[in-house]
Amino acid sequence: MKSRVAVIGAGPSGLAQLRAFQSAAQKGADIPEIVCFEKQADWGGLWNYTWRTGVDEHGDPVHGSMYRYLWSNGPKECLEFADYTFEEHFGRPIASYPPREVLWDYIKGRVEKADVRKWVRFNSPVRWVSYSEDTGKFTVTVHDRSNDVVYSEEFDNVVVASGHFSTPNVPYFEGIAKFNGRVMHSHDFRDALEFKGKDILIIGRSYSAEDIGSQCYKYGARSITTSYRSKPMGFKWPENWKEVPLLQRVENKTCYFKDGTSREVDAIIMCTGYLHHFPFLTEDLRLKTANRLWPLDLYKGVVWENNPKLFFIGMQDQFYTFNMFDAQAWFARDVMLGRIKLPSKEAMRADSQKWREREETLEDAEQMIWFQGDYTRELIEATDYPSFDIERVNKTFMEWEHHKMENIMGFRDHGYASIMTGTMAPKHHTPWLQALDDSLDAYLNRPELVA
Ligand code: FAD
Ligand code: NA7
Repeated sequence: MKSRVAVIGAGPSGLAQLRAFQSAAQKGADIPEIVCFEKQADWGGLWNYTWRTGVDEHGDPVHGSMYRYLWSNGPKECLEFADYTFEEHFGRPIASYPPREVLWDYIKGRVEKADVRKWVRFNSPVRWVSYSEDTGKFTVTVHDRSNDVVYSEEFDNVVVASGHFSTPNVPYFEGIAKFNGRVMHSHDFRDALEFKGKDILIIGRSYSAEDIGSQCYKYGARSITTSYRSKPMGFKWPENWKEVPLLQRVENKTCYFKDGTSREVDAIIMCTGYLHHFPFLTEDLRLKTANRLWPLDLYKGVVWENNPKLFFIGMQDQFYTFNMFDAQAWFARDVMLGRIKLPSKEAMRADSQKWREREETLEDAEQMIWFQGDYTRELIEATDYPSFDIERVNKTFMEWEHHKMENIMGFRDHGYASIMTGTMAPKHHTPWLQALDDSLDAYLNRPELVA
């Protein structure tokens, strides 16, 4: 009987897994039966925008954390698929920082071409996965929301690609229960226009804080205050943007900070990150980690060391994204196909420990980028995923960092050369700060199609 693989999630990571198997089949390999379970009604993961917050149409927690007017926060050249370029998808070169809808279109283009939608069961949240030592198989229990039926099936392998930027990490601050305004987490942020003319406080100093603050600035917030726990972001912020140490307590609408200053605000947006959350995995299968570059227990960042029939894709904190997920998915595929032989559990642990020790020495974003680049290269070299120049990707990331330091509100106006095709990205027709319409048609400059 054909072996069976369950893939949980049809976001960029799960789709990388589908494409990896399809690409092997295309080259003549005998591949297992693949079933991908996707909780949402369409594919693309976070890139599939939802207006909903709280619970979805079925009463399950909303997966989406992306918001309107989101533009890529890094150069598209750093995430380009090596087997499906932007030029192939759009038929011409496009600028370097596309809005969400454009990247969603690109992600979908590759898997539509690969014709793998037939492998996906939509509206199908996985409820439980367990492993039996007796049968050597996993039992996957799924809720078919379209027909409201819960059922279970057996699989030889499971790939967890359910993402880790969906379950909010929400700290408590003294007095916040009585704050006379809106308190929310970045997971529920949708439209910056809600904060036009308002004074907002953002807690956190990472990507969400930087980008949600920038969105609010762009769409007319009166002032932005960002409150950090460890250190300030340190960009050259506009006049109405202040960075302050951590919030200590809230009284009515007044927020008091660690340096003794205070500020009255209309809304508090917690950009305090996310939790790795796998409510569908038994204790022996459950990855437990903070958001970091090297979670432990995953050989090559992918194989569950306690049971190497289980795989996790995309569980690391991310500089590299789509092409790293590809590298991981190709690696996982080759383990499942028996092309890559795994060493002993002790050897896998020792290898992971080596990466973890290096991860712990990393001091800044540049070193982290080289770390993740080295990791991605190691995976790519182990499979037939098309090779690409990791050093050039790293250098493009360095330019991106430099452009952010130079002008945080203007870094998206820069262009970079594709690592895959060598083509230089054209300048976008409108500077990011003035580009209020983030639709695909506006971006591709097809005004006749803009509503
Ligand atoms: P996800 O995209 O989260 O997809 C996981 C999928 O699994 C979802 O479709 C979900 O519905 C499904 N799922 C979850 N649980 C279950 C279940 N129990 N059963 C069935 N299906 C399930 N990256 C970039 O490269 N550039 C950016 O500009 C960028 N911006 C970002 C902005 C925000 C606000 C966030 C939160 C992330 C951003 N990222 C960005 C990083 C993002 O993590 C990756 O781009 C990418 O979406 C990760 O893909 P994934 O498939 O691992 O996870
Ligand atoms: P990150 O990158 O995980 O960052 C989380 C931030 O939240 C980080 O700055 C933390 O501070 C801060 N944090 C966490 N807990 C607290 C508490 N208790 N108090 C104050 N601050 C806290 O999450 P993001 O949402 O920014 O980014 C996730 C993804 O979304 C990313 O891939 C982007 O592409 C988009 P610290 O830095 O540790 O001081």
